[in-house]
Amino acid sequence: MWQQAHDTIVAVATAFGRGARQIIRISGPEAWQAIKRVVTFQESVPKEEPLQPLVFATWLDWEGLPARIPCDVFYWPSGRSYTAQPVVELHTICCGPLAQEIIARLKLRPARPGEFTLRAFLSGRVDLTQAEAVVGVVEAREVRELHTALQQLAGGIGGPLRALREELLDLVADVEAGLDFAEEDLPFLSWEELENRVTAAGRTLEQIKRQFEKRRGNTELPRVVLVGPPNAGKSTLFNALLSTERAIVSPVPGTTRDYLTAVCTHRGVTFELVDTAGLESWPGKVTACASGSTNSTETSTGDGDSSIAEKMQAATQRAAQTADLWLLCWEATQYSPQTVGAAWDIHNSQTLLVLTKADLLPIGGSSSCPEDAFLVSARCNIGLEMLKDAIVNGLLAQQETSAGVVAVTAMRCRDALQRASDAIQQAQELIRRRESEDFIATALRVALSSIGEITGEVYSEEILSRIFSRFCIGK
Ligand SMILES: Nc1nc2c(ncn2[C@@H]2O[C@H](COP(=O)(O)OP(=O)(O)OP(=O)(O)O)[C@@H](O)[C@H]2O)c(=O)[nH]1
Ligand SMILES: [Mg+2]
Repeated sequence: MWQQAHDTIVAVATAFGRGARQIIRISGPEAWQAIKRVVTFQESVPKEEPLQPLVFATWLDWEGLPARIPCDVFYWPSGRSYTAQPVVELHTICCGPLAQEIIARLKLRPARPGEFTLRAFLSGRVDLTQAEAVVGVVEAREVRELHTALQQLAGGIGGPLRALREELLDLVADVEAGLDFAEEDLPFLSWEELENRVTAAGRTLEQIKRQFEKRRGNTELPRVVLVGPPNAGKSTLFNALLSTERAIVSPVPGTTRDYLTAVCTHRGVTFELVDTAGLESWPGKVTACASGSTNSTETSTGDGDSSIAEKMQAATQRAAQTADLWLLCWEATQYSPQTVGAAWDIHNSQTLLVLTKADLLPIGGSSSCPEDAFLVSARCNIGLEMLKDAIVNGLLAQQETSAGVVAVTAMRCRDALQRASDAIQQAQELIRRRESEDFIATALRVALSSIGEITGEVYSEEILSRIFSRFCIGK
């Protein structure tokens, strides 16, 4: 789909419904020829395609149209247009059937959602963060969101990142040239020079990260909530994911009574992790287990067990309702699809099934675990990195569908910036240890591709589909 940028597309660029005017937008090599199929010009028109932006007063005109309808035609040549192709806009009275008739007579391919901005991106007019900002502006629900989107549209971090990318490209070229001519013993780059340039690149990247965070404004952190039956190992996992001993852990079921929150950052994505009281089943159709008599992690209520159970259920429910992602924890040795499935809804994109205490599984016991479950042992530090990666990926996917587009861009950028920063640090470490230039070049290439994901030099069809499918038609 993304390669087809050379045909001519058309779409109504204004919202459907009643209004004073509507705009029909055309982009592509046939734009100028096509518009002549539906209008007559009220004044003389240059024979050749104009070389500068122009506005023409015209009438809609075709055989069988009972009256001439006045309209304005705006023309931008490829060098001056949004899509970097000839663009024509027809501004006329707002009328749905009229728009349909014009589009039918233009005989052009209807544009897909976001296709005009996609063309702007593919031609280098805007980077991916700016493309997303276009959606941010359209979707802004309040002034603050509009300001953030406009800042992003105005350039954001794209410019400085592109400059840094150029510098890293030069560096990789120099390091690799040194490799190619290694046998000839030509010192293309001294270790000191290499070290200085990579350190400078790292400093620039840290500056860009700071600038990015400053511009971001206060957005609420996404929430990841640990749920599951009592004693499943939620609090132990909570502590392990945070690398601290925040929550009380005990073999007695019902240890956690209220919910606990802590902020966690992985791959540059910050989220709130929430530990909850154990529940036998999904909040809503549940009874909480309050059979334990151990200390609460929060203040003790002093009520009877049934009242505590109700409060625990309510607390877990409150925490769960605001979750962007649930980690449903279940002891791996107790797992069976029937028991889990009967009590919990696990088949949704918001839930990751986490099978805990993997160290207690007999050898070969993991074969009965479902493929999409995460097998972890907080005690033996097994599977935690993979789970954290999945949390970040899950949050990114969730945010794509639920949050404002600027928040999504922020998460995507932060993730990519962190990966670039890690790669540069790794390159610095390799240089310090005077490791092979091969490894150094590889680390720098990782940084380059992470930066390229933000600026749009490196993109996959998947990223483009995700971004541009959020657009409305005509943008
Ligand atoms: N062997 C093993 N034991 C674990 C692991 N994780 C937790 N446990 C033990 O399981 C018991 C329960 O752990 P918790 O983390 O308190 O479980 P919980 O799900 O928070 O329990 P509640 O708060 O009662 O709902 C404790 O005795 C932990 O030491 C693990 O990875 N391996
Ligand atoms: Mg607990």
